[in-house]
Amino acid sequence: MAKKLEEHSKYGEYDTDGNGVLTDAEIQQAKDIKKTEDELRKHLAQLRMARYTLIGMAAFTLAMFFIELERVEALAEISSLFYLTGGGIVVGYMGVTSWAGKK
Ligand SMILES: [Ca+2]
Repeated sequence: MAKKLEEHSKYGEYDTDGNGVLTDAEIQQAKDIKKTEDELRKHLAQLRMARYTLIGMAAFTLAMFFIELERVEALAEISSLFYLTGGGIVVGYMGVTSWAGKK
């Protein structure tokens, strides 16, 4: 079903061949583009989260070399939790990414 566009319609950008008529194919194309953009945004947010987690873990590990041993021992329980959680986030991200790639 083709739709005729009004002049300066906000849907004008979806009229890829610029003939003033919005065909089903053009509407589908617009939907596909929006969907791809959404997925890309989600993917980027996840990538950023995994990356910051890795950076945080690296920074935490480095910081261990600069604080007193006594404090490192006091932090041992928290740090193992921290590594487990951080590792979980990164592994989860990788799992979801490879799973999404197979779809
Ligand atoms: Ca058109």
